[in-house]
Amino acid sequence: MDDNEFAMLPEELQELYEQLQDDLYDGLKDEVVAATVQALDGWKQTPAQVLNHGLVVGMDMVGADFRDGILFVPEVLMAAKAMKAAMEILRPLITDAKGLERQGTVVIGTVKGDIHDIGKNLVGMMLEGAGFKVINLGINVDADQFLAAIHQHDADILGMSALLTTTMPYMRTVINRLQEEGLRDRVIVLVGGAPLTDAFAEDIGADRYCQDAAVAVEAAKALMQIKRRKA
Ligand code: B1M
Repeated sequence: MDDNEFAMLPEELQELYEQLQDDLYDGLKDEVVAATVQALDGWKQTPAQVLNHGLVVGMDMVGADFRDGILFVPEVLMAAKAMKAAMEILRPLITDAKGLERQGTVVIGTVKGDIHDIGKNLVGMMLEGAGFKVINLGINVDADQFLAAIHQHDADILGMSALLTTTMPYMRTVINRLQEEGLRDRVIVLVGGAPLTDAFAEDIGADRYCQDAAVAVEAAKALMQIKRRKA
């Protein structure tokens, strides 16, 4: 979150966001949804502001206390459900790409062994909002499923997400399969997820590591322009 931007908000709105963060931490779905609606309708906040000042901050607090053994899986699951419910409110606002030229087709999924999907879904929504057709394969996706979807939809971009250090190496397996099937040159590969780095992306032969959804959209657009120029 941009601290300066937050400090400039009216005090009442800051309080609303702080309450939203606490309610997300406590997994209070109805309260999180109500605060999301209030921020959007009452305070005319954008989806990005609600995410950056409220939902993502709350989820970061959950992540830190999960790491430190203060919260456990059931509590994190409750928080994740509350976050997903709020994202459903944001979805139509983020994905509305009316009037935008179609940018290309993206196949996206969380890799085999990994069930984290909040960030990947957010990336999918933002890409849709930017004019991409998005085929979201869900969680625990293996190389066969990725390859089948790329063939079926003639995808321009493959997006892979991994949140665990134990599942991120599977991205290399999928990229190797792309290579074996002669598709690597025509499919752009974007990877993301909290434990990844630029160096890891380069090492496995991906085109770009995307640290967040906004970077994913920028990278997808920029690399599509290069792809079109080459075609
Ligand atoms: Co899990 N978990 N979890 N978890 N969980 C982490 C990832 C962890 C870092 C928590 C911690 O210890 N601090 C830790 C991983 C440690 C490690 O590997 N080094 C961890 C663990 C250990 C586990 C389990 C193993 C716990 C257990 O069972 N003992 C287990 C694993 C299950 C499995 O996958 N096989 C597990 C389970 C769960 C829940 C089911 C309870 C739940 C997931 C619910 C769901 O997703 N439906 C959960 C959650 C919620 C988290 C944390 C707290 C939050 C993740 C999240 O949603 N962040 C997480 C802690 C953390 O990340 N700090 C944690 C919010 C989201 C908006 O951000 O996902 O980073 P993020 O996505 C960003 C960017 O990364 C990027 O853009 C997104 C939007 O800006 N991005 C992409 C992501 N994917 C992209 C793809 C792209 C581009 C960009 O493609 C183009």
